[in-house]
Amino acid sequence: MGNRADVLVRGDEPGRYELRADGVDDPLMTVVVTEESVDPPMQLPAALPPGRPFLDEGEITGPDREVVLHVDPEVFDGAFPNAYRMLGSNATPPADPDGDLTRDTAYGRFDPEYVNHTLRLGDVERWTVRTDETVPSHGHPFHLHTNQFLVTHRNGEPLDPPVWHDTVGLAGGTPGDSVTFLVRYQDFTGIALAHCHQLHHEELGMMQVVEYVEP
Ligand SMILES: [Cu+2]
Repeated sequence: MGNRADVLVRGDEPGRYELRADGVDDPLMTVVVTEESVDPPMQLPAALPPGRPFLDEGEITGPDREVVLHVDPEVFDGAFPNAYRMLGSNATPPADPDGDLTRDTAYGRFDPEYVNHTLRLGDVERWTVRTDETVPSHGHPFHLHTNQFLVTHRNGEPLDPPVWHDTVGLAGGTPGDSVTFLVRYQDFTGIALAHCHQLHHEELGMMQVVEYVEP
């Protein structure tokens, strides 16, 4: 959820066509083609616009960042007992450093007043986002606002070619799943968010503040 893709589709014979994603039971979209074909048929473009140029690790100018998508079960009373956190290299600090972090509702939880990552315009950085999943069957689509990022590795294995995303899915239930991406911060300063795109995960704390600043 939350990811975007541009897809060109040309209708052919009348019928029902499903757009499906690997590993997802239900179709993402169903297209119904009716009536007669137009004549002459619309042509698909012979060439697509060039994609955004790739980033290279040699362009990195800022620190490596790590985000750990973490769940602590049975922390809260009521219908939503799990605590969803974003840990890693700039986690929201614990309320009590000597306390039980698995029961510390401040630790790693979204705090709108706390800037987790200060990001300078023009920098290129490498982020690794991984799961630390103790509760099975919770996928975590990671989303960074404002700047698209180039996913270069999954679970440490390089992608050929790398792929631009603004949201990238990590399957839950398999601790240690990871994606690595390169990102250049461009154009816009200000406060934005990095978060899991499962709404109830982000609302229960799996979200961080990033601030884009002038260099
Ligand atoms: Cu999540």
